[in-house]
Amino acid sequence: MTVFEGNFTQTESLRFAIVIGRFNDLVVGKLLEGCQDCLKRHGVDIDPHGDQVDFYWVPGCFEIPLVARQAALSRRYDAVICLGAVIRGQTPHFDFVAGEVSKGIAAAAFQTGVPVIFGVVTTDTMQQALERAGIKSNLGWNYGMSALEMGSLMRQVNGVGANSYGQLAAASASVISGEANRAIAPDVSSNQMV
Ligand code: INI
Repeated sequence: MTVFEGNFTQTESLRFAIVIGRFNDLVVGKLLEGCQDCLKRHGVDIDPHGDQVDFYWVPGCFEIPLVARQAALSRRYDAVICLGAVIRGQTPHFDFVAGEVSKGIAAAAFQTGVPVIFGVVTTDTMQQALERAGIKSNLGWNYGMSALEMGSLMRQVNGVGANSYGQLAAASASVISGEANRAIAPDVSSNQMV
């Protein structure tokens, strides 16, 4: 039998998309810093002009799933990392936004076969959110670790060698099946984004 397990060392050919909801910018900016720090210290080139990480900014968490799904469908990434903060405050808006972003991120991963990391902090107060974004620990680091682990694991699950990114694209593309998905999938051959 075989053990399939992600690793944190063979990172030089991994590619990531980071989708960031600007809402609650104070918190989200810190999550992004933690995530970038994690990727960088594991050998990933986080320069936006480099080959390994692309950054997608959206207004808030509600918009994250759409862009995360399109990024995953582009076949350019080993994992998509979604960063955001939903803080309850005094409004029922929290429940709608938190519900949609969690469902949407899960759906994006299932529909595309690409790991989509749930890096959304959901808390009752800004204080709690800040504690998770650097005051006590920074969950952005954990989300970076999850992306490294899942990205490297899925290369093994899909039977793709460390330098065979094209094969990964083919393996991932085979996950997209059924009329519903075909109808909404963009033309990946042109490598166009959203
Ligand atoms: N967006 C967030 O990312 N976090 C929140 O806490 C939040 N709340 O509570 O309102 C929020 N709202 C904006 C939402 O994500 C959309 O950007 C907006 O509704 C436009 O579609």
